[in-house]
Amino acid sequence: MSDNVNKASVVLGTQWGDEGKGKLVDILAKDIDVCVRCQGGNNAGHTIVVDGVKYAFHMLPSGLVNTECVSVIGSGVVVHVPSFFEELEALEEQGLDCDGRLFVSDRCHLVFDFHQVVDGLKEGELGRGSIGTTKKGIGPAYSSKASRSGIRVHHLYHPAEFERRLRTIVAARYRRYGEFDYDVERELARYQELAARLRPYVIDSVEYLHRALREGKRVLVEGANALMLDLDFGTYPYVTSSNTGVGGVCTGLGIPPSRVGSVIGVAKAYTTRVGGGPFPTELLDADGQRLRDVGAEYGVTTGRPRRCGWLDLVVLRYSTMINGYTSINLTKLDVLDVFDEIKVAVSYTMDGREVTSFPADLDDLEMAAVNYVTLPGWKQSIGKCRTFAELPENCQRYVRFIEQDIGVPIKWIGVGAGRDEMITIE
Ligand code: 2SA
Ligand code: GDP
Ligand code: MG
Repeated sequence: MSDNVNKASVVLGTQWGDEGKGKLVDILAKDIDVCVRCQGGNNAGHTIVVDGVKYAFHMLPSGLVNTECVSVIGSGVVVHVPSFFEELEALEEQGLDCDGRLFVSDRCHLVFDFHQVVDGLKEGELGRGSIGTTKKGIGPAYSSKASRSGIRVHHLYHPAEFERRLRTIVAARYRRYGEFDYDVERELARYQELAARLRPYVIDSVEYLHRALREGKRVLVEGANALMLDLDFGTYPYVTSSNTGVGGVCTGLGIPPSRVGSVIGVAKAYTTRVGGGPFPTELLDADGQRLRDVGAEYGVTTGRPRRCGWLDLVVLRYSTMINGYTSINLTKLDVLDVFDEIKVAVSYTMDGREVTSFPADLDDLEMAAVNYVTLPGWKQSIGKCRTFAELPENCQRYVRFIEQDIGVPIKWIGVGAGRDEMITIE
């Protein structure tokens, strides 16, 4: 491999998602040629605010706001084709011309409406222990993929094989869940049309990305969800069904680790999580509500209120270990403006022992006591600050405390939702 070949840069969520990845991707996209998604589907919700106009991305890469940027949906993404067009139409209605600069890998697995029905049925079976999925069919689609009964984009162009596979998989789901309401004949007819509509977008993304890197194009990978929702390293089973960490970049795009360059971790200055599952620093009191109100913590895809709590450095260290962040974007620091004191979790105590890594077993985690340090707040608005030096002293101290603990430089600090509300530290 020639040394002239470029490496892809990567943006990943460090916590339980909604750290503000979309905003950073949009900012970086001005110096990027190709923006690519590698995992997840339209469960993601990435918000971008430009000159007061809000764009909500779910499955399409956030690079699209920058009209010079080409966007690719990589092979590790699961694609619900009707939602693909809905999202595209919504963006075009907002004035974004995506013509000729959006592509989908022919190896992507498809999400069908029956996957979404099954998502709801599985959640119903779990009852109180439900995962709290987005019900977009993501888990069931990745299950079909892993059990080798899935249907991929290229199958759309082999109608007999497509029909055979769809009938087989739906029959299998009927056997498992009983005959739910799903019209296979209508679906087959609908997908004939959708296949034709999708055709101009379909590419061999492996070849496309490798050629782009060889030609010196700048490629940015946009992670969706976040490390603590990773199928292997997250709070299993309260996770999503893809590898949201750096491993998912290689498996979801078909590029080797040697082609991965900088890995930027996006970390919210506090913590949020949406859906079920453990959350050691969760605040169920007025402070939690305050974080939710000031931070506008509601799901971009489902509108669900997000659970809120203090920053957890045990989580951030664990996440840093797995993903090897080369720099950090600390986001939503402005949300902490209103607090007299700010707590940060530094370790957990389990069975009388202090542990500094994240436990695998959720019952063990449930027993853990969280150890905090308390730092003084700054009690003034930082929204207008554009350099690190302009931040109040206590605010600088908070940033340095995090940076020293995780040992990774903080290169960007978010002080508001707008594209311009970011401090860049050279
Ligand atoms: P799924 O639907 O199978 O991926 O759900 C499994 C778990 O993953 C969580 N998950 C998310 N967590 C945070 N943000 C997500 N995207 C949307 C947003 C969520 C929304 O940006 O706001 O609108 O509610 C996202 N997607 C999946 C999910 O909550 C489950 O815990
Ligand atoms: P993502 O899934 O990681 O892209 O994040 P989301 O878009 O789901 O959630 C982040 C929310 O915070 C969005 O509404 C953003 O517009 C907003 N946001 C991003 N960065 C900042 C910031 O630095 N300050 C404030 N106040 N809001 C931010
Ligand atoms: Mg989100």
